[in-house]
Amino acid sequence: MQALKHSLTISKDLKSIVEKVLQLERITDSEALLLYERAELGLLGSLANFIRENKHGNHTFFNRNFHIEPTNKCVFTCKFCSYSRLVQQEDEAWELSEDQMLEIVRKYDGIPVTEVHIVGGVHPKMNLMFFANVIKKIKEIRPDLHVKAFTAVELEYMFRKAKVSVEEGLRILKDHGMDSLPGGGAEIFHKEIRDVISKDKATAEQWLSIHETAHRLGMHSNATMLYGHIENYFHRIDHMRQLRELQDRTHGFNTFIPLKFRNKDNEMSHVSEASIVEDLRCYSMARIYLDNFSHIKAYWPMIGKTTTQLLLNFGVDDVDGTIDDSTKIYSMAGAEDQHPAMATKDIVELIKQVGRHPIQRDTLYNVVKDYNDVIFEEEKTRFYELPVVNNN
Ligand code: V47
Ligand code: SF4
Repeated sequence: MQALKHSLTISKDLKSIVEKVLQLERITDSEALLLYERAELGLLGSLANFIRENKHGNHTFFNRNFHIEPTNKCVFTCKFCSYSRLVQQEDEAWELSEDQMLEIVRKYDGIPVTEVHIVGGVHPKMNLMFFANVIKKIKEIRPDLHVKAFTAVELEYMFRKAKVSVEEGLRILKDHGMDSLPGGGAEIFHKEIRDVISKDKATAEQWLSIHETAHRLGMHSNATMLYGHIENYFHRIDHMRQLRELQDRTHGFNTFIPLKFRNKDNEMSHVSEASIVEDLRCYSMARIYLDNFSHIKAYWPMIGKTTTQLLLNFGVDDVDGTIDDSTKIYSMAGAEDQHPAMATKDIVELIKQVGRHPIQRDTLYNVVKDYNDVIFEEEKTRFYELPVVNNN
């Protein structure tokens, strides 16, 4: 720690804040804002990496999962969304039947995935009991699969339509086999921004209350933040403050996932995307500020594989999963990877290439398998095929 402190050039006004971070003390909102505004990438990255290594050493987590996106038809009209189609629209729209969703699950027979992630548009006809029954049938096919399903936005609409309270709705889904909630729909909580980018869907208060209720019922969840559009640093800190406060009360969040705004084919295409430096700064600040979150995740289909590798030195300890080309949210919004899928071997290699230690986890971060010393058949072949270098 002393060495790190001496190797950093720190302006006077930031010294006490840096001192606090290095003592693993919580920083206040105003300290976070000052740090965000004044600190250079090198300083933020060093601090974030210090915290990351303090929590996890070299370990870097990934899971083996796939997504089901039941529909991209949506009653809401978020301006940043490239994926949704209006309910009556036909072009590039889809709507999966129960059988089609179960067929996707059956495709993974014998493949050791541990999680299915179910998120989509908000379709008025796909109601609470429709989804509760789909989940029940998924569990009948694959009882060991962890079902992480529905953003708070989808849930708020489903419960309102079914005229049940948040608690009743969550209990129904839990009783049918839902295990946890993904982090989507959070966007930016501050009203000034939310009213512009996603005016008609669940409010910040509703998002937070659904997650708090889920935590109290024993379900874990994730949290996200859509950054790099019209918000500023103040809005990001304000967003993270509300998550940090909720986490203090429940300890129910597994991970925090900053989601980079992508600008292709949506109503905010005129807004430029954040630079890579800003991406690294954003993840670093998340790691520094959210002291009560165990994990910070880079979702590689959205941020890209190379930036994901960089981020493993800027606070990130988790790279999500193999995905298996089962999501369209980011490819439709302009992410580089148009068919996001990585074999376990590729994800392990991505992590090892930057000197980190790959660990397969389940949704709740239990260790499934340590991959550090695993040599894949393909790797072995490549290794043995290397020309023998004669040093004489
Ligand atoms: O809420 C939509 C985002 C989210 C764009 O919990 C966009 O493990 C960038 O929440 N540019 C849904 N982002 C996806 C999501 C998620 C993804 C991966 C893992 C987990 C998890 C959750 O996608 C939405 C919104 O914030 N989004 N459009 C866009 N143009
Ligand atoms: Fe619908 Fe979600 Fe897209 Fe908003 S972000 S329009 S809620 S699919």
